[in-house]
Amino acid sequence: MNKTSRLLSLAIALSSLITGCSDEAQNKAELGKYAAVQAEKTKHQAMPAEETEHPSGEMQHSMPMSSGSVETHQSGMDEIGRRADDLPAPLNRTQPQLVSVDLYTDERVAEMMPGVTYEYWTYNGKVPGPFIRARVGDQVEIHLNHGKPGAAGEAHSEHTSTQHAAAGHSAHSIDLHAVVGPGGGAPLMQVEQGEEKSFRFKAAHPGIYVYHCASPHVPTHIANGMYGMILVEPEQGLAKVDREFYVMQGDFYTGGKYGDKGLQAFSKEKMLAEKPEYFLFNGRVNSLRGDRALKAKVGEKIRLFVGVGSHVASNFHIIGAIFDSLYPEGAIMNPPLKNVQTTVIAPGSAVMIEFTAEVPGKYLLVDHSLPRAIDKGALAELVIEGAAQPELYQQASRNNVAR
Ligand SMILES: [Cu+2]
Repeated sequence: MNKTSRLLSLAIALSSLITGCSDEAQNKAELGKYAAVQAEKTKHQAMPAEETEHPSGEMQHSMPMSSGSVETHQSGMDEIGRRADDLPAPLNRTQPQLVSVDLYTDERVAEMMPGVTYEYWTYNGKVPGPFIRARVGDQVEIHLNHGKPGAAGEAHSEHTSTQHAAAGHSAHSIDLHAVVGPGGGAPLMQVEQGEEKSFRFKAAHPGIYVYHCASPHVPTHIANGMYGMILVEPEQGLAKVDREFYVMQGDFYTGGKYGDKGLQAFSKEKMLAEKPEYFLFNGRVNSLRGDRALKAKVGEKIRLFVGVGSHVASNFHIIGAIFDSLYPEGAIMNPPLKNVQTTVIAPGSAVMIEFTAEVPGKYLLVDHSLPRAIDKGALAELVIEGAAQPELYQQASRNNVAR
């Protein structure tokens, strides 16, 4: 089955999932059109997905998410997961400024694992949404477009407004936890199809914060992938490190069980019962493994920003590593906790973790409620390269141990 026919059958399956719509035939036609548009996109993006990604370290500096940033380089329709190195570089400025952030909403079917597809709701086409970086004192202006700007055909989206309403996302919005003000901006930012809205706030409180959609039904929008993180750097910036990574855990509620093939519907029942089928780092199973693993070299200082987008707390742990410094609850202005093994990250919260790479090898990032990692997807990899120092870590046997 080639990609086009797979997409078409996905679209037809998707149409059968949409309930409460007055005109099912029109739905099917629209979804067929949607699939055709997506298939056309895929044809144009048939080159290997990884090669179209921005390499680490080439991110824009002073203006996160300005046009021409990584967001214009989608890795192909099947890639939903944001790379862990996809975040702006440290700001390195001494004065506040206006930071302009362009966001759009995009609902699209992508692979959660091979053979398993899901209609994600996203900011800028990926899960999590873009990492926003500001400095204390900055004015941050958020521009949110409902639908992908310039999408072929419709003004702003491949869906009709009927479908938007039927699917439960007639509006999208944003609530940033870095905002002090009602709803974190959400009352100013309910954006319907074909609209763009903007609001501005002063980033007055340094910290690492979660943002998410806050349109009805809010938990559904979040469960489908509408979250990201915003860092408000202190005046003096953060201490220099060699590598920074952006990781968000999310829980997903599919109609079928973990691993069941085909297009999976969202299960509101499972969400209300707090029984996710999937626990995922950056949007899909194995999103941050293999050639998308986090990578560092022996001796380098590593900083992780780890957050929980959706509804279940993470028991975040890196197997074989100790967090030299942990800033829990997003509180980057407090003295860190030292030498931490596992940290609980609440839904709608984030932490900053720093440690130095010492022993080469592969390390697994997990939710230490381990069935989630081993059986439900919450696994990522950190690969450390470089020379081993045997006194730190080596195989031993009784007869070479001094007694
Ligand atoms: Cu939304």
